[in-house]
Amino acid sequence: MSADANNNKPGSVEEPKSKETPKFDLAKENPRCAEWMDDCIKRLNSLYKDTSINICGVMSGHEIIAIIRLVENIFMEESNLCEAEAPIKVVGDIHAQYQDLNRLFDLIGRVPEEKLMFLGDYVDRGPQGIEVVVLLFCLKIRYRDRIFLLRGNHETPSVNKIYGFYVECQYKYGVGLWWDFQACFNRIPMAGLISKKVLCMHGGLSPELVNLDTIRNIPRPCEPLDRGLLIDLLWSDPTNKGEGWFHSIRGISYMFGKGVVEQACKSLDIDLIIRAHQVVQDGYEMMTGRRLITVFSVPNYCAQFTNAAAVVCLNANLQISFQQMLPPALPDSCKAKAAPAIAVDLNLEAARADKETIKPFAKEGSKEGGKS
Ligand SMILES: [Mn+2]
Repeated sequence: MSADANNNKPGSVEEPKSKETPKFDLAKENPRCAEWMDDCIKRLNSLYKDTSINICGVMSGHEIIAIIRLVENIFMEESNLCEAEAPIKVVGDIHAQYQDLNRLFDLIGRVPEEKLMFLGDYVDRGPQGIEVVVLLFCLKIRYRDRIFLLRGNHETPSVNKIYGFYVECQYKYGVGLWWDFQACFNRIPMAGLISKKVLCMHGGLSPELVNLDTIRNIPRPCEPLDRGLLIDLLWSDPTNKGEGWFHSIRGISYMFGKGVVEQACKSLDIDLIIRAHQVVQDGYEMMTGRRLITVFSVPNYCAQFTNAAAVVCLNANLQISFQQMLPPALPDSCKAKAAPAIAVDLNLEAARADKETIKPFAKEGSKEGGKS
């Protein structure tokens, strides 16, 4: 409990509670399982910087199924609005770029020393989706209160059937494993809440999101179909172009403007939204009146873009900073084109202006009304 309740002026941002959640230690609860996970993590780490072998060389399909069964139980024990406390680092799309995920860990630190929240899109597009998702699952089983995994739109069967993961499962282990992954993906939490004040999801807001219990009450397992809250959380995009809701050029879900974000911050009692889902040139981008950050966490997305990767760091007071990983030079044979700053947003100037005035949210909360 925080002892300085008197210091909280009306309208100011509440200090994060220093209440320590009891640490879950798998090595104490189940030493054999901890030992097994340590061994899995070690084997998976051996695939970093060695692309001459893939996961098939270090892990059987049966072992992966056992890992899936364990991790889906942990997901079900968490809320569909998965809660974590700052300090924490928030990680965006990975898209099967296993080598880049490990390079990112070299930069930002590893679990359990760092606490991390991932915003989904682990699979598809890149070559090592199984490696990415199984490593993250093993870390979740081993250190469940140091790593939080949210669901992305690519963790749905209709999407990862088409964009690479199905074929990857098929040639590495057989299609049976693909089905096991889908059952597990249907149990991954749909959104996250950091220190009660920072709402995280893969895509964005939804017209159906009237309060945070709306997310908590989504029953699982769940499969997002074609419209509604589940689809919006995984698919919607912010825009600097307007205030309200707009049709999306993706042909699914919506785009939402600054007014929607401001209204959501008020009605949901949050300070900030962090989401992923779009390639941004610097790996992060502030939008919609500095109340929303897009984060993308692998460089050279699909070897088609020249984007940098980044993660959002929130300290114990919810002050924001970024860690950025620049793209390695592409081989000459790869034709690279620059990513638009926000793939679907034409108002680049507003986006840049936002980024140049990044300030800690925690201190600014009370006087936000006078700005913009
Ligand atoms: Mn996405």
